[in-house]
Amino acid sequence: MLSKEMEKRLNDQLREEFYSAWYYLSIAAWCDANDYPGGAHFFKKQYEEEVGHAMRIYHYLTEVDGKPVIPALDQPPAEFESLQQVFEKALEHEKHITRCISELMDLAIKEKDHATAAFLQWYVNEQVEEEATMKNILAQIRMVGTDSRGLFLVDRELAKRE
Ligand code: OFO
Repeated sequence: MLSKEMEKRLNDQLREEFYSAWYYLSIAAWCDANDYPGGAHFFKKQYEEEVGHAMRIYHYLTEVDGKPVIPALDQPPAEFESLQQVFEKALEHEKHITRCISELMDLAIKEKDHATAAFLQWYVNEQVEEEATMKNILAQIRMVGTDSRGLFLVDRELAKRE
């Protein structure tokens, strides 16, 4: 049985995941406008993934007799200085999401809510992957710096995301 507090906190996370989707779609728009078609593709895929993360919570809430609350979302940032800054921001954002998931897991453990803890374990693992992905791409971008040929090659790699 889901506590009221857990229902609220899962809905907070639902909002975080939808906001992540919005944030990454905004980054995709910036990439499209700044001639990084690979980056735009990468972040459109990430947008879809984040909607998936949100919908997992939506479905879980309905399974355990909670009620998903569809949130209003803040306007995400739309301007960035460079592709490097985009990935710095994305990594920073993923670290924030990791902290949110950790706090949710702490609550599930405190409430001895084993079902929610088991549900959240997927997110714990996913966040390891999310941070690693952003970190690895950021490392490549830092390596090429502002070299346009290097950035072209990184962008071409980003276009390959499935
Ligand atoms: Fe939902 O993992 Fe990214 O934000």
